[in-house]
Amino acid sequence: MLSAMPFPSLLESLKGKEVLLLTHRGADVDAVSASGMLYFALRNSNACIGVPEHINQSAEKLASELSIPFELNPEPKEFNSVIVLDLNSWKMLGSTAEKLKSFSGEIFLIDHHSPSDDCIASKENTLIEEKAASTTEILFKLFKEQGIPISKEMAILAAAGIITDSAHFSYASRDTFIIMAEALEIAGISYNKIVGLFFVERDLSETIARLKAAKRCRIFRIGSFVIATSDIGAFEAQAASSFLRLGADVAFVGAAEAGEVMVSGRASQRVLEFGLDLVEDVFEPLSARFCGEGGGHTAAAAFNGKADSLDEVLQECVSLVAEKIRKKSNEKVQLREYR
Ligand SMILES: [Mn+2]
Repeated sequence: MLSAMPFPSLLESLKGKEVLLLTHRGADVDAVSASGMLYFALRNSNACIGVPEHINQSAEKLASELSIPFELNPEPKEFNSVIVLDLNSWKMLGSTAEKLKSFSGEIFLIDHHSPSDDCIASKENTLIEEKAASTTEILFKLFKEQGIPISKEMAILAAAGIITDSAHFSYASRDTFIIMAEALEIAGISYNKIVGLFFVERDLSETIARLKAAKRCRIFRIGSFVIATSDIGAFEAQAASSFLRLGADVAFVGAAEAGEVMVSGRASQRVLEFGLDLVEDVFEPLSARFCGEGGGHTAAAAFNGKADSLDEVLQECVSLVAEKIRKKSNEKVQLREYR
C-alpha cells in the first residue's frame, strides 16, 4: 500500500523546523538506520532522534559507529513536527505514546509493518509499504525518487536496515536486492564490513533463554506442517526464530506476567507460500479474544494481551493456524501433538 503522499515535499517543508525522528521502543537496527538516514538528509535542520524506553544492542553499536546521536524517552512537545519510523501502532511507542497523543504539531509516519487500525498519523501523512523488507528500503527509494542525494553513511544505513529486517535476505523481494546493490555501490564498503558495524556477540542470557525454550517446547503437526510452541521469560522472538531454524514451519513463544501475556510468532517461507499470514490469521483474531493487540509482518509478528494462562493463548495460536491450513487444504487434515 503506497499512499498518495505529501512526501515529495516532506524534507522541503521541514527545513528550519525542529523535527523529532521517533522510533519504536526497543529500537532495532532498521528503526535507528531509518532515523539516521533522515537525520543525515535533514542535517541542516534541527532534527533529533528519539527512542522510547530502550535501544537494542546492535542498534546502539551502529549508532555509535556512525556517530548518530539519539535521545531516550524524548518529549514530542519540544518539537514542531514528528516523523514516526518503523512502527504504526501506538503500543509500539510504549511510554512515549501518551506524550505523542497530546502533541499538537504535524505527525508523519513511514513504515513497513502491516497497517493497524489505530492510526498515528493522518492518511495523507502516512506511507506504509508492507512489501518493503525494511523501513530503510522505503526511504532509499523515496530519496532516489525525490533526487535527495544519498551519502555514503545513508547508503550504509539503508543496507544495514535491509540486512537485519530481511533476516539476511530470507524475506527479500527483487526490489530489495536491487536497492541493496545500489546501496553497496554508494557505501563503498563490503557487505561484511557493514554487518560488522552492528554485530554484537550473543548474550549468554539469550543463549540460555533459547535453550530453555527448546526444553519446554511442545510440537504439533497439521498436514505436512510442524508448529512449535514454548514459554520463556525473555527473548521470545529469538527463541521462536530458533525453532524455525530447527525445522518448524510455525513457532509461537510466549511470556506471561501478572495477567499480561506476550507472544512472538515466526513462520517459514513454506507456510507463507501456502497462504498463512501471522498477522491476519493468528494475531488479529487473537486480539478480540484476549483483549490485546497484535501486529508485525506476515512472517514475524507479536501479540500483547490479557489472559489467566499463557497455555490457553498458545493453544489458540495453534488452533488458528490449524484452522487456516484446513481451510486451504483439500483433504481432511488433523491436528496432532507429539509427546
Ligand atoms: Mn523494520
